[in-house]
Amino acid sequence: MKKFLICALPLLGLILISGCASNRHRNPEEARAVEPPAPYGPVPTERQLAWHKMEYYGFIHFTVNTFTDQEWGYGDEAESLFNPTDFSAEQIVQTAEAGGMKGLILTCKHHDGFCLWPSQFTEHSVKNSPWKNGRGDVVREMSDACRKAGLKFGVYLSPWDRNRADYATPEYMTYYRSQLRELLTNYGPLFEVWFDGANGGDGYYGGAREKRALGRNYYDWTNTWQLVHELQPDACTRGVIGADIRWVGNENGVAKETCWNTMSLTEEEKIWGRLDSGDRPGTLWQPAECDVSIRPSWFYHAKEDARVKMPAQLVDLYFKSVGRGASLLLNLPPDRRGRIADADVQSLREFRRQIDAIFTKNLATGATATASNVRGNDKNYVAENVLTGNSGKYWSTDDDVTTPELILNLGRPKTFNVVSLSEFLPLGQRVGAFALDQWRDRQWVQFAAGTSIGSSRLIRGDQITTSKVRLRITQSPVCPALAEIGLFAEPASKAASETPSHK
Ligand code: FUL
Repeated sequence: MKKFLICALPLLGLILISGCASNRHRNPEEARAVEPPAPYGPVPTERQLAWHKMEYYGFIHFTVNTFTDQEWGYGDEAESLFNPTDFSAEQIVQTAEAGGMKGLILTCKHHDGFCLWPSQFTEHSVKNSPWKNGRGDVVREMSDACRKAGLKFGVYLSPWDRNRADYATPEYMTYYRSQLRELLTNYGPLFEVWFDGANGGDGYYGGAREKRALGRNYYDWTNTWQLVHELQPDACTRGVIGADIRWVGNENGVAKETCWNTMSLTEEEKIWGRLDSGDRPGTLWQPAECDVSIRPSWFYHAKEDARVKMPAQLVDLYFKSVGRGASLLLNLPPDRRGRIADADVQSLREFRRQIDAIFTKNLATGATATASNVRGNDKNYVAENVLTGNSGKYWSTDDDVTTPELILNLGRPKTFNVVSLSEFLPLGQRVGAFALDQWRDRQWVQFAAGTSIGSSRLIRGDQITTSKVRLRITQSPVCPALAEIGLFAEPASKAASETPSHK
């Protein structure tokens, strides 16, 4: 799996370290360290930097809907409906692990209000179901299994609750936050807490069976997120305006080709419209997450058994999410046994195999790198830094050099069809546009161009055979800070020239 080259050091530490290193290589009379570039625009927090490394992880949609064949339960479902015949957190987690996922997010409560853990604040939960005689706890089993397998764990607690009589009153928000507190304190460290925007509308609501509307700012997200950050400082919130992670604006698993890690929406603005592309330079670091299901629906429906996405479709989604600076949140719905069905397991496994086949070998390894400019001619910012893997180093230029170029000399002709680029995120998203050239018939010929890079940019096209590759930064408001360039070869039959910017 492609590795991100991100240094999680706080900026101050970074300045001190790079300053010390550069002093070692300079004459005493010119011992002044070359300062790193000033950050540009909003920069990620430490928990966001850690989240960027996740890249691709899974969603588990499981509740009474699995047994009623619904997507949105009305809220009047009897607890007795929840009765998986052979629930296995291990099988679910092993499927995710074999598929290359680095974490799982579980629907602890969906819109129907049924809780997969024995919450002390409601009777509408697993404790009143026949499963394990009411002594089961899906959240416990899933979080334990994730930790055992080295996967991170996250929770989804639907704010919309069609079961509760007090929904849409202030009392419900007290209930909601009490439940959130249970999840944030009883199940170990979380990497993400997932909130969605679906709310209001009709429901059971304790027997009222009516339509309810919400008052402005009913959910008061600012205070809810504060609770998350107090109790789980390393967990990113996923939600609307101001959350650490933004929805990408669709449920197809696809970010826009130009997709900034930054946003500038305010409470007054509509959230729709720019989520898939973000804003430049933006006022907050709020990268996009692409959520999509391996099947047409989020919950398991036997009628969709033949409609599991093919490995090649999943590879395409990976390029259109992770490859555009977003993350891929891929849903795997357990069936009525409480296991991931075989078709999904096989597809996911093959997807992982195909991704590994692409990214295992970086053809840029062993190349030499030279740049038209190196910041202060200092060792800390040399072009070779883009070839140093996960070192946290980056290539940068003098402040007034914003459209430099960098050449990779591969030594001999090599064939590839995927180029990966990443920026050094602690200094913000800097590059506005770039172009890639190959050396052909004794001249440079452009083969791709693009805009946003940020945490990751994967350019996937036709196969190219060349001994030299040139990256040109064609637009940038400030000097670039580029962490990585990689070249990869996809097995020929799988290559697809779908990237619109590909020339
Ligand atoms: C939406 C929900 O309404 C869907 O049922 C699903 O959970 C999806 C991931 O988020 O907001």
